[in-house]
Amino acid sequence: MALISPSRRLRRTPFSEGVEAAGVKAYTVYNHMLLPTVFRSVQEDYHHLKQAVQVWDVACERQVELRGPDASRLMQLLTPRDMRGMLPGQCFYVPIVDETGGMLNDPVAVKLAEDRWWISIADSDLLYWVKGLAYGYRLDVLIDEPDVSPLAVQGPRADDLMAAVFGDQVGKIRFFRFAVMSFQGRDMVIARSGYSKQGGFEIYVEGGDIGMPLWNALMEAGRDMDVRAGCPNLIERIEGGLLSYGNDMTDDNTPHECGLGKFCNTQTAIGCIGRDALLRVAKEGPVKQIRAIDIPGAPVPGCDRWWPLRAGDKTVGRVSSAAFSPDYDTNVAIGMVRMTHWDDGTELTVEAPDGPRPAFVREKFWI
Ligand code: THG
Repeated sequence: MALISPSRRLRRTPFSEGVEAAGVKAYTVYNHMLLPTVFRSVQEDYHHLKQAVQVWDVACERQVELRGPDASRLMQLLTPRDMRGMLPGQCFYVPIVDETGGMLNDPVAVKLAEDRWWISIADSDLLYWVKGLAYGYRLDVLIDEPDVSPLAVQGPRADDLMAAVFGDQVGKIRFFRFAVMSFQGRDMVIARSGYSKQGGFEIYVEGGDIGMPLWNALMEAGRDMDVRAGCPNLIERIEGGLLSYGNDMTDDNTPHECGLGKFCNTQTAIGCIGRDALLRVAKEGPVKQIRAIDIPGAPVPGCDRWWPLRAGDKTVGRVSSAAFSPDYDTNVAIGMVRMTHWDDGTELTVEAPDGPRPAFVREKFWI
């Protein structure tokens, strides 16, 4: 592919300088912002992520901030997950749906206070939907995109690296909880979360000016831990079944089709937009659903369009993400498969760009 032209519409991040010094080889665009995708190679980055610790520029996980007396009411309008039990200090993975029950985003909601939230969004312009709802419902809430840029620290040695910079207290943070910790006199929200199954943290860096000082401190502190610049890894995230909005699902899919029914409490999420539509699909059950797909054999090419899944001459689904996994010695993939063909072990044919090949539906992802 040709190169992407830089411009002010394609936003750099507070960490771009460090990413470039570390030798980034490829970027994608996410929320109109640069997101690194490769440092050495996708496979080398993958092995290193599973063995050591990486620092990821995920500033493109932009925040939609809700602030004011109606912030909680707005949050519950946005998602079919029941938000009533959520306390400040917690993070929830929340499907966001439209009035038809279609997925608009799958962010992490961060509850900072009873009247203040960050919604850490996937790749769609959620800000406009949120602003439109607040305006239409005449809610008493301020909504904007603050200067907050997540920096992720992921991998088996993430606890060691974070303790070296923030102190041992950071190790006490539980999964999907956050604490506020200080770096060079600046408060930072630090959550145990991240877009990998290797464990780690996400630092919500407030103010772009402190981005490079923090990046450099992590790199220095991690010198004897084999720390490297990294990024969300295609192979690892498929093995872990972490979904990518826009690739694996769109606004044509309900959360139930995405396997996100466990994050929906449609009965009790009173007031949520799309509730009636979701109550119907929750009762009947989805007719197609996300599945792990195993494609044995030689490495497949990059998946930049949906690959049809066929049973005989019938199309019964699609593959939306695929990569060769060195650890499992097969191509791991994510697909959406019709109910008639979604049982564990079902053999299908995937129409990859280099020709048809056997594909097997799996009950579970690899990690
Ligand atoms: N962290 C933050 N913001 C994000 C992402 C993130 N915004 C964009 C994107 N990632 C949103 N999508 C996801 C997808 C999966 C998860 C988080 C965000 C995730 N899932 C875990 C899982 O499926 O195992 C845990 C879910 C749970 O148990 O609650 O972490 O990564 N800040």
